Amino acid sequence: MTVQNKEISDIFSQVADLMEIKGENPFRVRAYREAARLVEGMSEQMHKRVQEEQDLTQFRGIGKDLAKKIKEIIDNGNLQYLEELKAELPASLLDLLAIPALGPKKVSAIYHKLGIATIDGLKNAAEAGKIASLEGFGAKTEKNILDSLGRLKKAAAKRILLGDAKPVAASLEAHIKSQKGVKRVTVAGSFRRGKETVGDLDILVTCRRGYEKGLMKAFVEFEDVARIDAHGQTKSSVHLRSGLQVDLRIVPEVSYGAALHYFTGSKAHNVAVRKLAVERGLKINEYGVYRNDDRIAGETETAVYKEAGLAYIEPELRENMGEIEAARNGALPRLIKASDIRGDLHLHTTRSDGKNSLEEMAEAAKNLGYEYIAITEHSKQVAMAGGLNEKQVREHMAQIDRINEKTDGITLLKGMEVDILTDGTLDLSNSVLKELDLTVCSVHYQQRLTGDKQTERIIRAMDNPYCNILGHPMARLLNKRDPMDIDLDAIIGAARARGVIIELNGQPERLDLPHSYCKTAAEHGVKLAISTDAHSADNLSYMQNGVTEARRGWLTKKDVVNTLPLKELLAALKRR
Ligand code: DGT
Ligand code: CA
Ligand code: CA
Ligand code: ZN
Repeated sequence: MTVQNKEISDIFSQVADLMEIKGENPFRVRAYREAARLVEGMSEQMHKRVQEEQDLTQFRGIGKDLAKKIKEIIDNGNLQYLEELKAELPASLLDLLAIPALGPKKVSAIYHKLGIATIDGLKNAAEAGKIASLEGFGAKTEKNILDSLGRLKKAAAKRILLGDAKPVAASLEAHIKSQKGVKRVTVAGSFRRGKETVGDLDILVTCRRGYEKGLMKAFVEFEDVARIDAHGQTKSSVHLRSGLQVDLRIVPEVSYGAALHYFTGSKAHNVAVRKLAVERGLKINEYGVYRNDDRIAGETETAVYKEAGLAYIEPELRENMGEIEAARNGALPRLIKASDIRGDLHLHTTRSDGKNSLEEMAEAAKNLGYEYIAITEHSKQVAMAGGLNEKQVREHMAQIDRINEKTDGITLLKGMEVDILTDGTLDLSNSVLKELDLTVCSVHYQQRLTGDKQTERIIRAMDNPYCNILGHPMARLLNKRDPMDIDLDAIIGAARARGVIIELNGQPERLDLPHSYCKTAAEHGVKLAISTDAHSADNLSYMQNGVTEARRGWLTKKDVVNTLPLKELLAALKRR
């Protein structure tokens, strides 16, 4: 059930492609291509035959050697030889192969003659006209490559922000839950892993026997459905009006945990877990964990992990980025939770470009149970957003004092979001900065400097002793704007040396610092502040997005300063 013929065939094709790029014997390359074609064209599902322990050489065209490889792929989910090839060549060559205008021969020429192995490298070379002059290419191929790259970028932008998918998922979930006979409903896939963008939604449901048909009917008749792609007994697929694709699967109660594990992914995580199970003589698929033909687990995810010798792994960690080893060694982090957060350190009011007043923001934060919030209006450089000059900052500080006096249950900290100017100085003079409780320092202009200049600019800003928090460090906007070209390792090192805190901005299109760098920062002892950058009281809810990204970055409560009580927070804001 698990490894389809198509996947086996894809693996053989990849082997052939990589061998060809490497310059292997053409006869061996051709043998793999033949195998790919053969398996793809077979009417029999190979995994079923393997499960029945049939001899695969009974099928036309399959010899001993090929039968062994097919079995290896079905048992392990991958082929050792492919992994070896991938280790020998830059993995990014596979991205180049995915470009319709390029076959393995052309990729090989680009790689060996120009030393190019990445999409970015290819794009630069094509734009500089270097591809056309390669033997066997020409201007037409170069144009095709550029066109393909443009289309790829658009296709990639089709992924939907998690923040946009959430309300859609919630209403769909409610609709399904309200149907007769339904027991459990979970949105699995990248959505459950909390990925910043999702390709589609994968919903799993259990229900009482006999209610399957009605449930499927109710699903495809959901009011937001724009198109029904499949309507089956146990699986249906639809496109919603928002463009989001949704798969719904009804699974047996006894398989619920195994299915949840399988369809939560990531694929790389699943493959690694399955491999561990194989080493223990077990088999994992979406129906359960099997020893020979006996299902020994499957109802809960915890049991599935246990059989593979692992502690339960939180969905946000399931990217095969070290979580398996950690689970095996009892070294999984105790991830931060939304309830650990005591305040928000980056928000705007009507005084700059926010929609709600100081009082309204304070009230909303109090309702969230916060102990403190930092008011961080824009500085004068951002004139468009009503940025404040020194005099206006002082007036605003006095205003915050007045509100603090008459408000109970929450403290408003006096902050500013200070622009980092092009030369790395800050937009407000130190004489006013030193009167504030904290600053968030951010780049809003000149985001396209070269890597060296941009990195230097930011480190220079951190040199200022009144720089407390580095705001949205990469300035990325998902699906809209690429991150700045900066050396984040250098910036993390500089932040550590200076005692600067780095922001994890929770706006759904920012999520900046991204999770993988959060992990690096924490490993280097740099503290993070999870903030919403709220421009309205409603936006305070972005904290949840920030916490999810933090969990994907393995952060614990102690890595994040706004989990501290006010007094300790103020101490943590003091620069060393
Ligand atoms: P997405 O939708 O692109 O944001 O990412 P995912 O992770 O939700 O991927 P999707 O929707 O294609 O599949 C959902 C999960 O199902 C995936 O995370 C792992 C599992 N899965 C899908 N295809 C395969 C496969 O070929 N092999 C294995 N082992 N797992 C798979
Ligand atoms: Ca998905
Ligand atoms: Ca899917
Ligand atoms: Zn801001």
